[in-house]
Amino acid sequence: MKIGIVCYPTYGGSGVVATELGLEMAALGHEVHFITYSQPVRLDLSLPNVFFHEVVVSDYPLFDYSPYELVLTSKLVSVIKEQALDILHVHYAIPHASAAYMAKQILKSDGIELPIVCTLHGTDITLLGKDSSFEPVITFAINKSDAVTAVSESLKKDTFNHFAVNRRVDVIPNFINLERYKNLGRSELRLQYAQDDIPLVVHVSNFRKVKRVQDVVKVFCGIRSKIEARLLLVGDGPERYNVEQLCRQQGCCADIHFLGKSDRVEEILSNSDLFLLPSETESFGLAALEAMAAGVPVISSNSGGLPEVNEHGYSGYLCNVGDVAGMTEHALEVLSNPDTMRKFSEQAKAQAARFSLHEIIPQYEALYRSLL
Ligand code: GMT
Repeated sequence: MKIGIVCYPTYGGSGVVATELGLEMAALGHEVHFITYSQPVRLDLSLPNVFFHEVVVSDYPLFDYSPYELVLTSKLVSVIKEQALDILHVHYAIPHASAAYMAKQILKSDGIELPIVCTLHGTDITLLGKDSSFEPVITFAINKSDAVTAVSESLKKDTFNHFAVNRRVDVIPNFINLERYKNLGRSELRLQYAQDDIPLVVHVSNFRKVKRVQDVVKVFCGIRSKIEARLLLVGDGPERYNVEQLCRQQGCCADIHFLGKSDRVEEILSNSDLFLLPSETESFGLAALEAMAAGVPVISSNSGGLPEVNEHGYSGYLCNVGDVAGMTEHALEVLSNPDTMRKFSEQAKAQAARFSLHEIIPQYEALYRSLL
């Protein structure tokens, strides 16, 4: 098959999933064309069957706002024609699914039929979906796609709750390439932050409000008031300054390290003992799955799709959003006893294996084939 993939090329989970999916399809022998405004962070263009088409938006003095969606639509039409693509898979409803719909109509007038798959990732539904100015476009784009997938049962439910969706939505969960974690273990990175057996707690996110990174700091300070520990905060985003302020207020600064955006997330996780993800909501929580794949148990909130990923009392623990005391208590339970920590680490790995790409990629491949 010749597959087009449209995604946000940034560090966000939807871009990561889209990129990994494309790379796996390419490894299976399909020709994969990524169409987006810059090269996705995990996209290795030296691999066979992988192509990248950049969407370049010029700055016209006439426009206060650049018309990205229109430029994307034109690019889609030209790439689909030139490369004779069989299928287009867009990740994120706004503006990718609506641009894809417009491209499909343009191609139809040239006698070209192209099926469109739209994968919903969460923030397009749970956050943007609450903004009434987007609602008619999101509803339309979902209803007009040839197939729609959601990354969790919870997101599927939210989609039907927020929008007048009159079509089938399939759940295909996010996945993980366990090979990438196979030979990783403790490295010198751990000694840099936590000598001896001091437990290392970690959080990875884009530091948006929805991630509740302040709760991460509060839980960590609670842990720190009972045992020696260090916290690694990986990522960057709008809440970073407020989080730094909170660290100072709580007097925990010396034990908290801000690592910013990193290309070494797998190595950092493989050196950590506990992952915190207290989000207001997560459609899935790819960051938690990556932690589990590295054998790191997860203390998370129980909102959105997180209970489908993190199993309470097995791969970690789940608490209500904002239950800092509960999260601290569970964190201490895991960190205070080496046997418990080892048991949870093994169970976290076993839980991650349920989302191995070998289980999930065939579901996307079968979906594509059903549309051709
Ligand atoms: O979480 C974010 O802020 C990024 C966002 C995205 O669109 O990349 O992540 C969403 O999609 C990920 C991949 O499917 C999911 O793992 C995240 O849970 C989801 N984020 C939210 O629902 C807040």
